[in-house]
Amino acid sequence: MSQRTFTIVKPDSVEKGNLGKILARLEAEGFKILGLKRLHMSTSQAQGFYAVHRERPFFGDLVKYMTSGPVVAAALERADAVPHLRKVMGATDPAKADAGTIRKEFGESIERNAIHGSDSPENAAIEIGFFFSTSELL
Ligand code: 3AN
Repeated sequence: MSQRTFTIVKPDSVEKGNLGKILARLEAEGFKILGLKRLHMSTSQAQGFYAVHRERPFFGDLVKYMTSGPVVAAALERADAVPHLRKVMGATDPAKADAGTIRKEFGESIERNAIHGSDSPENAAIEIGFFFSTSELL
């Protein structure tokens, strides 16, 4: 069944010129891009987006990193979009990610790991709503 998920192409990827390659890979995986937005997140936006991690020791660094430069947010759709994106994205730590995954190819470290992907359909809906209004999803 068709499902939506959400990704952020993170600052390290945008800075290194990997945005096009990552979007091409997602399209090749059958994801339809319903919404696409380039933005520089504010500190309060990043804190809100990662609120589930606010008690984690890496929270401050994560917010600093996510606000360090422009990112590209995208709402995606395909069959089993959430698990499929997690698979294509790879493990949080690029060093542990499977060969051929986006994080293995483009990630630098457990923090600068190239791309975000929603971990459930419920969170995907919340995360899409964080960046897009309904009229921007086409
Ligand atoms: P994932 O992005 O694989 O779902 P989460 O949700 O546990 O992983 O972590 C969210 C983000 O927080 C990661 N993408 C990464 O940038 C950062 N992060 C996670 N674990 C660590 C860690 N141990 N040290 C530094 N940053 C981390």
